[in-house]
Amino acid sequence: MQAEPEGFDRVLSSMCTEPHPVAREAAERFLATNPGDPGTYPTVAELEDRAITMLGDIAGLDDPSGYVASGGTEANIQAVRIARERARTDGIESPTVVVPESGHFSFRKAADLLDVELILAPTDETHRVELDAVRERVDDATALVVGVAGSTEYGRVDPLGELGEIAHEAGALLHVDAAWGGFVLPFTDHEWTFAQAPVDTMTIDPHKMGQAAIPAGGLLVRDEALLDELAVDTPYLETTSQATLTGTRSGAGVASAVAAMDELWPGGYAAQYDRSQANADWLATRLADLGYDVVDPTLPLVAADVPTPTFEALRDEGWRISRTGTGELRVVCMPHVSRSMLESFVEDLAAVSGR
Ligand code: 0PR
Repeated sequence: MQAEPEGFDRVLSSMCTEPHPVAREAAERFLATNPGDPGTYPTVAELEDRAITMLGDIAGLDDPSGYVASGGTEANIQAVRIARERARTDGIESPTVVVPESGHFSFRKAADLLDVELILAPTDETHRVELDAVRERVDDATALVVGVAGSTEYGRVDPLGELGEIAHEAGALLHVDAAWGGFVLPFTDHEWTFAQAPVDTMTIDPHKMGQAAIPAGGLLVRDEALLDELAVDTPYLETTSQATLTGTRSGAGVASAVAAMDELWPGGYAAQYDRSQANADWLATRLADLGYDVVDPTLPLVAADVPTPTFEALRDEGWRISRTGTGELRVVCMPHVSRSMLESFVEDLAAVSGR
């Protein structure tokens, strides 16, 4: 019997979504290509250049360098690796990385793999990193300061301009994790781009809000020399070096990212942001009407303090939902999350909670 994947009709907490039809089609066409070997697969390698140019447009960077990674985890690991290599060149033997406590757990993996010390900085009541706490944690050993632009749990954007100043004063780099937020932030007032803040490296993932097929993450660097920190020699390929973490990579991810961005940037993404944000605002109001404490959705991500028995009853109804570290229900208003889905979710919530 052939297995079928789950449908998206009850998926409310994922940061993945149904790929756009043009992205699905492009993924299929390029399934057997490997952008890690541009000598053999030049077409997909050219598509990757186009992907980086377009990601640069979205992130406000002219003439960007970078590559299409397997996802946000790889891009974050590589950003930490770049900073560690830089720090080592500067003679720092035990480099540290200062990350907001709202940072994704991929930074823990990066620290483990790369043998750097991760120093967490607390967030304030708005769920953004506390600048004074960052200042206290930065010193001569700091290789990297991380800011989150669209946090996994609350969709918050850290004060990136200030973080950049703190980082650069200490001789460290600023990395911005816009893995999820990168494709919605251009339509908001938040300052997060390379043009608006002193960003050195950025994670921005087409396979989340960008509506590309998995795997399509994005690593961007302001200065090409930063990418060179990752390069290793590749003796038996036509190209002489490789900066990526994985060797063979998915041409499907690259081609689908380009197809989605060609189709949707900027008008389609703008319309999607409007729909997603309106859905998030609607859901936040309904949850507050039912008497729950709701974290204001400044981006299309809603968190609310729904008690465990209610949460579990909703899971039993088939809703694919998850919770923040402190136990709040979180709903990510991805493109597949429609108003009618949310209406039926709120009906079930009212029924199981008796509110
Ligand atoms: N950075 C941020 C801000 C993220 O939110 C994520 C993923 C990553 C990096 C890592 O990206 P990749 O997974 O592409 O490597 N965030 C969530 C995750 O941990 C998405 C999520 C959360 C999905 C809760 C499901 C869920 O129930 O996968």
